[in-house]
Amino acid sequence: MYTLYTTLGSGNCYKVQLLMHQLQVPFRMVQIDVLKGETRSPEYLRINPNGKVPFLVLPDGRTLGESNAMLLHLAEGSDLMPQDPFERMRVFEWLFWEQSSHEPYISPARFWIAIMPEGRVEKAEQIATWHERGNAALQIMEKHLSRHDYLVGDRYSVADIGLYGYTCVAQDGEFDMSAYPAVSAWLERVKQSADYREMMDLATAA
Ligand SMILES: N[C@@H](CCC(=O)N[C@@H](CS)C(=O)NCC(=O)O)C(=O)O
Repeated sequence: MYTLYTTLGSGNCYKVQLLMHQLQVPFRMVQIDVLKGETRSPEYLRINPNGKVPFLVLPDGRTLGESNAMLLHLAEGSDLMPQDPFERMRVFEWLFWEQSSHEPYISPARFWIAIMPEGRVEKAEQIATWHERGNAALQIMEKHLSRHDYLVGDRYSVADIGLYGYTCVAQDGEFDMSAYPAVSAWLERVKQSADYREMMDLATAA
């Protein structure tokens, strides 16, 4: 069975949980409390020297870091990974873009506004930058999703799960989602996918 090291409220962890749930892959979860610094404990660093969650241990004992690498590994061979070679590259493109141009802005804005608001004043300047860059990312999604129902191949795929992880909580970081009607409609579409579960439903479920 797979083991997923995870923390509550993380979009990066949620993506992996949602995909495993939708693919009906059995897994157990080990909770690591990021707010208590447990990702930096000697015990955890022995498991994952990179000191981050999510972290996946495969049934054969091999390990995998990076949420989107986990998504690609788990989706391989399923209906959520396109077979067409160029569509597969489109999936990679969205997932690489998520980690370079989307998550690095939407995730910390949400963290310092909704999860650690006591740091908000100190982070005000950075939050303004994250809002600017996060909104630029949401505009790119809006442009694409105003012409397509899903990110790749006009059907639900692992690319949608990768982008859903933090887009679904962007409003908690004070991104005004009413400015993004096509993204908002896509969020609703993802919620209609088979075996969909909310972030907090999956956070402690397995
Ligand atoms: N690029 C990584 C990012 C992982 C990441 O930043 N995880 C956060 C939680 S969402 C974390 O472990 N933070 C605790 C720390 O850095 O010590 C991925 O996609 O898995």
